[in-house]
Order: sequence, then structure tokens, then C-alpha cells
Amino acid sequence: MFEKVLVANRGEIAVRVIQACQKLGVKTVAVYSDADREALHVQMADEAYHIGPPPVAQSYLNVERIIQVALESGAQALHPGYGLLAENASFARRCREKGLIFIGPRPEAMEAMGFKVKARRIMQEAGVPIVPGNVDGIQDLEEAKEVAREIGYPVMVKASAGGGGIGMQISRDEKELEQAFKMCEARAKAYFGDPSLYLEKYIEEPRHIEIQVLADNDGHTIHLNERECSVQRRHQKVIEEAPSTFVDPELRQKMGAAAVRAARAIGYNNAGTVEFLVDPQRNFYFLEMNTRIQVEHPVTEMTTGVDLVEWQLRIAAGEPLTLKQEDIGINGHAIECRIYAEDPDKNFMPSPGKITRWQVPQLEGFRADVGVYEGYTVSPYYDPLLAKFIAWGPTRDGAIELMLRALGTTVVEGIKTSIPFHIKALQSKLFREGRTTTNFIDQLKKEE
Ligand code: MV4
Repeated sequence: MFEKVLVANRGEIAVRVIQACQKLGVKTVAVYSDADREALHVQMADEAYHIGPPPVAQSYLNVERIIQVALESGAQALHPGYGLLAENASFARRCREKGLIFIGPRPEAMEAMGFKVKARRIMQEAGVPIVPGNVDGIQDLEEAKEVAREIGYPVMVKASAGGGGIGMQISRDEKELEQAFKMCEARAKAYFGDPSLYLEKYIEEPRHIEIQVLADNDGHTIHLNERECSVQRRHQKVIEEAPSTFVDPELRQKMGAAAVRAARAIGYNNAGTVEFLVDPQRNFYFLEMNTRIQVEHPVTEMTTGVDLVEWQLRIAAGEPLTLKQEDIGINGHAIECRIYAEDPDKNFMPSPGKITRWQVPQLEGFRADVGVYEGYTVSPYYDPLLAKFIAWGPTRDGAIELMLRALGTTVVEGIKTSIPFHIKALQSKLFREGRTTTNFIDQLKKEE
């Protein structure tokens, strides 16, 4: 195992990674910006180094400075967490050049998944179902119209270089396609510096269900079941759970096998997630692969008993994955609520500021992954995720009850949080009945 690891992140995920290192007896190095001098991850690490001013471009994305700190501190490896540098293949390459181990997949695997059309082609060849559409880019509007006629309306125009819903639009007829094409082209160019687009059949009322995978450096690959992540707001996940109420054992087996094929097709190593859209008839389609640890990984940990961050470290250190597919079961049910510094009464407007009171209960089966503390000031510079609440129960109802108890007894003062939204959501008939589709939040408003 490594002696020392640099954690190239901040907030709750930096804390989570530091805890995993502590469990394995690994020393930790934190990095921080001017805005994070008082941050929890800095206090928890064995050493901490200042890397720049608050904007991420000058601090947490400052590749050369972070690598310099890693080398100076004597760290052998670097954990990128999620976001920031986590899916940056050239950063992973730079680490390798400098003799540092990047705790994540090989840069080649990241690159294979970074470009959507390429990823679709690889998946199609590997026998992983993809959304009907084209696997070569589209040259112009005329070609788009042709492809749309073939697959049938409605279609979705997407950016080849894209992700996260940016530069993506539905077209229900040829006239809408003309507008969407122009719009998406401009967005794709602005956001990704690449205007190329492709088309997919539009899947109505889809669910977002993803499969966790683990693979060691020798290609031994397993899946750890699904997470249901359909409850989202503007492509930002809000509540996640495992298992999904929509997935039966047969579908789980099929999706799991497809996810393993996807990982093998790109020679994947370390922890990863294969995202699928699932339609109301339970057809599933590959959407993208996330080549990092994800925010919602704890619901998988709590239902499988597998510590995913620990395995990330072990695999990166060259250990074989000793878990076998038949070792992975599902124990009970887990739900995660993302606690953001946002005001749900003001259209989820960010609510930075000083936390004057922070009291989170300790309950059996309840886990809180926290990045803040009482007296800490939430900076407007970063993602407003304060903490994640994860509740486990032998049944889904049990998990919901425990989460409601935790949310109801948490005291936060000084800033607004998304806690009132979560209480409303978990109490709704819609959520209780497991009707957690991608339009859950709109439907919740109607139910009120
Ligand atoms: C789709 C879709 C319907 N049909 N693709 C949104 C984010 C991006 N990763 C993919 N997304 C979608 N792609 C086809 N062909 C609907 C969505 C979508 C969505 C997907 C998962 C969770 C929430 C969503 C909210 C709006 C749209």
C-alpha cells in the first residue's frame, strides 16, 4: 500500500478519501486555496499545502502546482475525488510522466469515454445496447434530417464532445430539428470547443439508472448493482437510492453484465460507473461512463458492504480485486439526500455564508459524509454541496423513515439548505410509491 497520498480535491469527498486513507494507515496530503484555509479537509490531513487563490482555475485545477506539491511532500499517489481533475486524461498522463500514480483508470480509458460518438461506437461493438441513433458524427443539417427520418421523431440532438445535458435538445419534427441543430451547434462550440453533433431517438419518461463497476489492473471486473438516480434538478442529482424500485433481478443481471462488458471493452481499471437510460418498458440503453468515484457511491457501499474508496486505493496500489461477482449481494435499502447550501424557497438559489449552528444526529444505520462544521463559512466559489445524508434500512420504507428522522432532527443555522425539500420529497406519495422518474420534481410540485 502507499505510504502517502495527495488528495486533489476539497469538501466532503476530500474528507471521505482522507478517512479511507486513515483506515489503511496511509498518510495524507491536502491542498487548499485561499478560501479554504479553514476547511475541514485541511484540518484532517496530516499535511496541507496552499496552492493558490480561490478560483478553481488558479488552485484546484492548477495541474503543475498540484503535481509539484505531490512530489515535494513525497506522496506516491494522488486521489482526484470527483469533478475538478477527476476525468482529465491529460492530468492523469502528466501524473504518470512525473512518476505519480493517479488513483483512477488509465488515461486511455478516460479518453475512450470522453468523446460520446466514439464511446457509442465502442459500446455497440461490445454488445452493450445504445440509444438508437448514429455512431458517426453528423456533418450538416441535411444529414441530420436524413438520420431523423430513419430513426423517427422525436429525436434528441446532442454534442459529440458533450455531457451533463449541455448542448442537448429534443426535436419533435423537422422544423424543430432545424432550430435545435443551430442552437446545439453554437452551444457545443462555446462549451466544448467542438461543434460536432449526433442524433439519438428521444426516450420518453426515462429513468437514470447506473451500475457501479470495479476492475483491477489485470482486468478482473465485477459490478456492484445499480443506483437509481432519476431524481434530478437541472441535470444535478438530488436523491439517489439502491436498489432501484424499478429493477428486478433479471434486469439487474442484464444491466450488470452489460456494464462489465462496457468496462472490459475499454480495458477499464479502478472504480467506474456505467450510466443507462431505462424506458418504461424496461429497455436499457448505454448513456455514458463516468471514470471516477461518484458523489452517490455510499448507497452502493451501504447495500453491498464494500468500501469503494478503499478498493480504489488498493487497486491503484496494484492489489488484485479479491471480490468475486458471486460475493456481491444486496443487503436492505439505502437512500442518499444531497444537502446543498441552497434555498429551496427561492428556486434553489445558492446560500453561502457562515454556519452558526450545525448539529447532525447519530443514528444506527445513518451515515453523514460531511465537508463542513459549526463556525465554518461556506464560500461562494465552489460547489454548494455541504454533506450527504445516507440512511440504510432492511426495507425501503425503513430507510425512508430513518432519513426523515435524521433530516427532522438536524439543526442548521446561518445558511439555508435543501433539507426542507428533502423532507417534502420523502413524505410524498410519489416517492413512497417509488415513482421516481426524471420528471419527479415537476410532478412533486403538482402533487402539492
Ligand atoms: C436523453 C433523454 C432522452 N432521450 N437521451 C440528460 C443528461 C444527459 N446525460 C442525458 N440526458 C438525457 N438524455 C435520449 N435519447 C433524456 C435525458 C434527460 C435526463 C436523463 C437522466 C436524468 C435526468 C434527465 C433529465 C432530462 C433529460
